[in-house]
Parts: sequence; structure tokens; C-alpha cells
Amino acid sequence: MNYKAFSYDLRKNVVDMIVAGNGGHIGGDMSVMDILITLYFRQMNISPENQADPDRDLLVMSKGHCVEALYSVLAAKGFFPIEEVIREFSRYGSQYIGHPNNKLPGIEMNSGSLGHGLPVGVGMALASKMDHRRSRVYVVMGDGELAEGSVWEGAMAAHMYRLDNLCAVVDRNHLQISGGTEDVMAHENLCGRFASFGWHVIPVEDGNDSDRLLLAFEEAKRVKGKPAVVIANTVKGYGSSVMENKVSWHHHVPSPEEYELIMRDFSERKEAALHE
Ligand SMILES: Cc1ncc(C[n+]2csc(CCOP(=O)(O)OP(=O)(O)O)c2C)c(N)n1
Ligand SMILES: [Mg+2]
Repeated sequence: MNYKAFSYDLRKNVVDMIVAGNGGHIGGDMSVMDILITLYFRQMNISPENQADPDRDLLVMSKGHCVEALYSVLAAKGFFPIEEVIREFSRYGSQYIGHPNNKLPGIEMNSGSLGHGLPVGVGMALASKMDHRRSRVYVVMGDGELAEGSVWEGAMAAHMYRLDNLCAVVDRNHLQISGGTEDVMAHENLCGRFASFGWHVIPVEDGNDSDRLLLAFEEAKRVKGKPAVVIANTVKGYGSSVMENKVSWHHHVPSPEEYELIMRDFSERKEAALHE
């Protein structure tokens, strides 16, 4: 499987969803896409067949505003049809709303209010240990989200309870809603900060490279007696120069001209990935 090429197909679905629903957090969808693909397709024990198994792995999409990327990946896994998502996304009365909702198959937690995912993930991981389950818990957070104090309360608790079945993932794209993370709430020495909370820290230089991410998740699995965090250095808007590293694309609906350019970039980069 060529995961890089595959990611562009899933990115196209995200753009179609956002255009059809007339809204969406497109920049963060693009940065997190390779993280979600790697977890759902190469790492986690989860599928539509075992979604009720108490030993399944659990993912909390704490950066819930990027639900479009999650829908795209869950649809590709077979949880629901992508045509249905694109048709119904953000429509009145639809289940495919603009943030994760656990009435949908494959979605473990309602999210969108930033800073809640890690504390809830800590509870899931603790419960999994108490019940002697094999489940691993993954919590995907944004880097702007780390400004929430509840993240660090969760980080303390995860270390105290020695939750080696918990893996946090930071989509480190250096942007949040209103500017650069370092201008809004700086994260200097982010690795050292997690390490000082007792976590095993795994930085990934190219967090849009699925093979590199897979190595990081494998390393996280081998850690014993403490939680692990993968800090994935990503690019917000990854996949098209129209969007990349532009804060104005945090939430944006492409115009028809932008749509054409983005889809062309995706197609070209997919071709290049296939010939790499
Ligand atoms: C508690 C809370 N405060 C504010 C918001 C509004 N909000 C939505 S996205 C966002 C920025 C998040 O930035 P980051 O975590 O870096 O996400 P990404 O760059 O991956 O999109 C904010 C402030 C929110 N969803 N929840
Ligand atoms: Mg960010």
C-alpha cells in the first residue's frame, strides 16, 4: 500500500465535504491526515467488525474541529459510506456534524471543546488496565490545544497511574486559530516539558510521513511503566501550496478557483508519490 498516494484520495474527500457543507477546518485536517491514516490503517486494532470488542483500541479525536479528516479515514475503513458523508456533512438533522459525535460508528468520544480529550483518554486507559483489557488508547491533540490547563492535569495523572497503554499524539503544525502557536502561547522545549511530566517523548521530524509515524507508534508500544507522546511535526494545509502554512486556512471554504488548484496539486503529488 502506498500510504502517501492514498492520503491524497482521502484529502480530496475532505475538500469535497467542506465545499458541500460550506464550512470546515481544512488546514488542520490536512496536517493530521497522515497521523490518522497511520493509526487506523497500520497500527490500531479497530475495524467495523470489532467495534464493540472491549479489547479494541480506542482513539479520541481531541482536536475535534478536524472531524472531516476523521470522517474521511473512518469511511475508508468501512464505518460508513463516504458518499453519504459528503452529501450530508453539516446539513440540518445530519449525524455528520462539524465535530465528532459518538452516535456515529467508530467515534468513541464527543469532542470539539479543546483540552478534554487527554483527561478522558486517561480515564479510558485506566479503565482498560483495571479491567485487564488489551486496549491501547490514542489521543490526538492540536498544538494550540496544549494551551489548555486540563491537558497538563491529564498528563500528570497519566504518569501517576503509569499508563503505558496511553499514547498522546500532538499535531505540531505551529499554527492555531489566530496565528502562530509561538506568538499566541509559546511551547518552547515542548519535548522537555512532556519529559518533565514523566512521559516518554518521541519527536517525529516529518509528521506527514506515514513510515516515520509508524516507527514512532511502534516505539510507543514498547514503552513500559509510563505514557508516551508522539510529537509529529506537520504542515498545516499539507498537500497544496494554496493552503500550506497559512493561518487563514484554519477554517476556510475553497472558492471554485482554489478548489481547482488544490485538486490539481493533490493529483500531481499523488502521481509523484506513486513514482517515488
Ligand atoms: C475550549 C475551546 N476553546 C476554543 C476553541 C475554538 N478553537 C477551535 S480550533 C482552535 C485552534 C486550535 O489550534 P490547534 O490545536 O493548533 O489545532 P490545529 O492547528 O491542528 O487546527 C480554537 C481556539 C475550542 N474549540 N475549544
Ligand atoms: Mg495547530
